[in-house]
Amino acid sequence: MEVKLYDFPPHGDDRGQLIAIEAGKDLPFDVKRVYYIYDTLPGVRRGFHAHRNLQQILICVSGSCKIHLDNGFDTAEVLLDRPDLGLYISNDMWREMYDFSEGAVLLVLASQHYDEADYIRNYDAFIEMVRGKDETV
Ligand code: T46
Repeated sequence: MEVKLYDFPPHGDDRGQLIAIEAGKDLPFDVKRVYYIYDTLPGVRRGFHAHRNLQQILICVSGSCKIHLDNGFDTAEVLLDRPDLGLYISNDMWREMYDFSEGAVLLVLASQHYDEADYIRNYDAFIEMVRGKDETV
């Protein structure tokens, strides 16, 4: 599976680092929502869903975590361990987040407001939906 990663250039100087991300310039969508996941307990795995329309960029701004991606045909595991690295997740992509390091903060830039109806939480329904869209399967 092709994984889309973004390298955001740090504006570093002798005081430290700063990363700026501008809507309409650095991202493939306009950001309507920002949330972050922190204080994740050891061994916890989260996510277990896909989205009908939502696109997101995940950045582990502190510490590290791993992301399991599944498009219904292929899977990928992505390590997010730098605050200048963004992972794009399209809609119709099953995701799970795991292996959070102590103190990890996962920042998410989202293309839509929160909407529970946008979630696909049943894996079999997800597979049926994505495979049904591909007429070659
Ligand atoms: C995703 C992955 C990467 C809200 O009230 N507003 C929000 O914007 C969000 C994202 C969540 N919530 C509430 C809903 C639940 O009661 O916060 C609680 C935890 O959310 P959830 O169980 O959906 O969290 P994760 O970590 O399983 O998934 C989240 C996002 O929901 C999801 O869109 O792609 O992070």
